Amino acid sequence: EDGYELWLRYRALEGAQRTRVLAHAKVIVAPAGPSLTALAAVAELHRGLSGLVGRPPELAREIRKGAIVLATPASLPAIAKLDLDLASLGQEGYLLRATKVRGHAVTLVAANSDVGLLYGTFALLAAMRTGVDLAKIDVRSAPKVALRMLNHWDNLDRTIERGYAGESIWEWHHLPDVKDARYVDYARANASIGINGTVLNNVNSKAEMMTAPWIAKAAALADVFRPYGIRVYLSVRWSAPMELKQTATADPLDPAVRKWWKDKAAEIYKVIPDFGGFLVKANSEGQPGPQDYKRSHAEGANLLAEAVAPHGGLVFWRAFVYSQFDEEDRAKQAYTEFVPLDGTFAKNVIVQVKNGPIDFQPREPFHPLFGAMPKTPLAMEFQITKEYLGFATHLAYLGPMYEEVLQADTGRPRKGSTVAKVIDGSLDGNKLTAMAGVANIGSSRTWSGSHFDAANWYMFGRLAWDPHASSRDIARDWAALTFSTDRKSTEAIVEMMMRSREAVVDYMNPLGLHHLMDTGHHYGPGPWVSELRRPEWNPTYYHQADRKGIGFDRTPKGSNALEQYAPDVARQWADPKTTSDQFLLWFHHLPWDFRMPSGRSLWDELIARYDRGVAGAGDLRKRWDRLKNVIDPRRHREVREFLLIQEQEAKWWRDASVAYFRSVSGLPLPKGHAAPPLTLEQYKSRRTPWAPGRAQPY
Ligand code: BDP
Repeated sequence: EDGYELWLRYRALEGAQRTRVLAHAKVIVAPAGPSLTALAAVAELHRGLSGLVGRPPELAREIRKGAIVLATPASLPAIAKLDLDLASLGQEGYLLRATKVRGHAVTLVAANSDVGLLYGTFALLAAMRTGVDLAKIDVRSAPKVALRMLNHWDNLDRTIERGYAGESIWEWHHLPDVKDARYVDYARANASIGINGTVLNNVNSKAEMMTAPWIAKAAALADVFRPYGIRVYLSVRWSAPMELKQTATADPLDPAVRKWWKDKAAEIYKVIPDFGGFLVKANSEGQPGPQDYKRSHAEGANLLAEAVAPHGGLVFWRAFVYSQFDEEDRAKQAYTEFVPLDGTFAKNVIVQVKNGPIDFQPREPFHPLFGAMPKTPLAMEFQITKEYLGFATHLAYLGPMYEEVLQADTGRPRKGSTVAKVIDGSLDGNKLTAMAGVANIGSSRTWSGSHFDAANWYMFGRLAWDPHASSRDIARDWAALTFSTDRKSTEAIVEMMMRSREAVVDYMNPLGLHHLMDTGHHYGPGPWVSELRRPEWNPTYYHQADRKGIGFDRTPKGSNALEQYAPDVARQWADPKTTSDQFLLWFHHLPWDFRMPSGRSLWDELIARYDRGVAGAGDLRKRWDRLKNVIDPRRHREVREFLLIQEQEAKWWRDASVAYFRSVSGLPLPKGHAAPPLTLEQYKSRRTPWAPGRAQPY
């Protein structure tokens, strides 16, 4: 067990479940003249059942008792008579049902398309593994979000920006001639959780990506992914035509530039007929963009939209912008920039918004753009790779964090308008719905750099399929499919997962603090950093701690970022007494002696939270130790090694932060809380000599 098989481990079933599965899976009846997608479904059943019951199923044409029947209304008109309400499943949904077809009791996997059959097949195999009784199975599922996307931040030299799982899995050097077998496993894993789009390259993109040799490489990957229902997209560099010396400008209104992009789109669609479209980071963190020519983001997006529209392509335009010339609170800038543009984007443009207004912090309130652009499709962008939560080393299951954001009530246009309802389009009747996750995948044997980080990939796919799902339920499925279907063990693992993110928040960024990490790599603590060129790159900009107090005042007395939220939401966060302690110092600058609901002073509470975080990290390790006899030795050891690092580094975070804030506040530590063992200067001088993920100047 080295983690490579992720949640698709088809180990031998035992006892009653083996007998039950055998009775229902002797034979597969698949559509005649199957597509590559239907063949992928059959191949998965073959692989899965060979492992689960020790022998591959027989393939048959005729329906028989005990068969698994894969059918669409087109391949088997008989299912139309079964009153299955297939129409409500849409193009990608599926149904699993124990029923009779032509008088034979079978397990029916039905869908309107072959990709629905593939999704259904993965669900059926998972059901077999988690002990579902196939004699009674009755499941229907359809995605609530149309575009479920991974965003790879993979560079053309195979480094990965913010990647902690080794090099890129794209072997660019050998593509398009060699199609590594791993690409198929990548596609299987993604299809099993419903991912249907992948952006291959970093948003900090290179012009070369738009040249013929690179397009050919992307096309080779698209060929591998197509049978699995996954479309390929590319990140583009705004100034590509100019940098490639084919136009004199990159001005979106220049006719030569428009023609260049149209021709480029046509060239791409010639080799990737189902190409998804472009993802763009423009005028953000030094990237070029339309504003270099005094054009708006909408003018920029619409130019690319016009180029891909004839081919059915899309443009994902990122709203992650903050300007070095702007004095406005960084948390406000995307809203200021984009809200006036609502309704001016072309029909095939989706504005992609990060979950929170700063940058993938361990905790942020939801981004105020959600709910504020009703005439524009908005995609959610989550970060699956843990740039700000301890990379792949620290255990932090992100499910509760995503759920917290998705379940947040935007209050627009009315109460109950959650972020999930913006994302799934139900609020505005929007059909162009999307959720993107910045991938945590690399060439490490575990794919995600650690066993538990695969859970974040899995969870992302499941929440993109259904943004209303419960992160605990998803954790349970993942733990059962990855480690153990023994109920008690599964529950113990789920409990660890559900506690993990909150522990990280406590030891890194408690009480709504944010962006306190060290420069460039963002791994360890750096709350003292204040000398970087741009104010908003410095942790001191975010915590504003001084002798008197701490926190960023975003009320009307401060930056008034609150004004960007719906009145009901803003009202609740305007008063520190009604602000959840989760966001307290995000919205308020408070005196150290501010009384917390616990009765403690803010200062004492802060220290207590840091200590709770350290205890939480230790608790994860202890819980894992108790599972020694139920987890296979290699994976148990590997997880434990990282948990030991996490325990140490939680202490490092706590001690360094406490030493720094104590030097600022001048206050003594509350009773029972140990002084940091080193001096502040010693923490400051501790350098992270090398950290993966490419260091940035911020
Ligand atoms: C930040 C990362 C940076 C990314 C940027 C982005 O530090 O590497 O390029 O986000 O999303 O979180 O564009």
